Amino acid sequence: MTESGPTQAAKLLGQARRTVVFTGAGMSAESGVPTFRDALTGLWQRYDAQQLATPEAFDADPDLVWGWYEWRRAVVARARPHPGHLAVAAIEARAPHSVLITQNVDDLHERAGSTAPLHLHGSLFAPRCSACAHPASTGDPAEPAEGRRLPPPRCDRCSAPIRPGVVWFGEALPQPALEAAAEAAASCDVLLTVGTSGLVYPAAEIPHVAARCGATVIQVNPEPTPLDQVSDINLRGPAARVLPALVDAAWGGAG
Ligand code: BV8
Ligand code: ZN
Repeated sequence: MTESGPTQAAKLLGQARRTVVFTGAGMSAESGVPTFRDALTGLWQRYDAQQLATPEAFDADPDLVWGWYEWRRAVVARARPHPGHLAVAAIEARAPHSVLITQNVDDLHERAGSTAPLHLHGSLFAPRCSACAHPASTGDPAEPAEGRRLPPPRCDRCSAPIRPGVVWFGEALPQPALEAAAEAAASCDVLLTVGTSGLVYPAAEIPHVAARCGATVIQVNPEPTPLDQVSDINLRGPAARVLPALVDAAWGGAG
């Protein structure tokens, strides 16, 4: 009798020698952080995220874009990691040689106990000067729910505008993180991809690298995605429910 997807996935995860967990916006959806698929609200409802998340948009209207990132930082600051984030940290603690790779710019993995997630697309918590890249510090965000235009602070070294420490469309990913991620994907025997539509490159290449190198790819997503074709097991459900169950089954309730 063939084993069910969840049972097989738990067995493979429990036996894996090298595990990669790869996450996208869906990982944080149940913490109230909008995904990139979700339509923008308030001041930004007539824009799409891919338009705003560009150097061109920041040059054209820095107050609009800075306001958007400070609003997102406020949403994340109010959010809490959910049992799925805790399960990912448990996988890191139990699975030998495990690596966490995320496309997310929030800090929910870290707040759930993950030690060193590879942030391929940067972070909302690493602002820097848009001219000299000098790191900047910003206080606690206090943004109105509907958002507002907000002039970016100035660099205290060259007084150019401060920008968010994220990777915008058309910008290169941080090379060290990208190389470490590609290496981990090429040498893992199980890759768990959670809450990503697998449409943004080069990050979306990671599960394909793992599959090409013989790893078992397990996808957690309530919806079908282009990653279905490289996934050996598809667990159709929300991260906050599926991941704790997987960890419990893999390591016998000690998740
Ligand atoms: C670059 C930071 C060149 C900013 C982000 C090859 C082919 C085609 C296009 C390209 C290509 N190579 C490059 C491109 C262009 C572009 C690209 O990929 N465009 C796409 C859209 C076609 N890539 C780039 O521009 C990259 N840079 O190529 O530079 C270069 C090279 C050298 C030197 C100079 C330049 C940079 C891309 C990074 C952009 N920055 N984020 C910010 O956040 O504001 S991308 C951003 O969007 C996120 O980080 C994430 O990566 C992406 C959103 O995707 P997902 O995370 O997958 O989320 P999404 O909302 O799409 O889907 C959510 C999923 O979760 C769904 O499937 C849903 O079903 C599921 N879900 C929902 N709820 C749950 C759930 N799952 C589980 N549980 C739930 N509860
Ligand atoms: Zn500067």
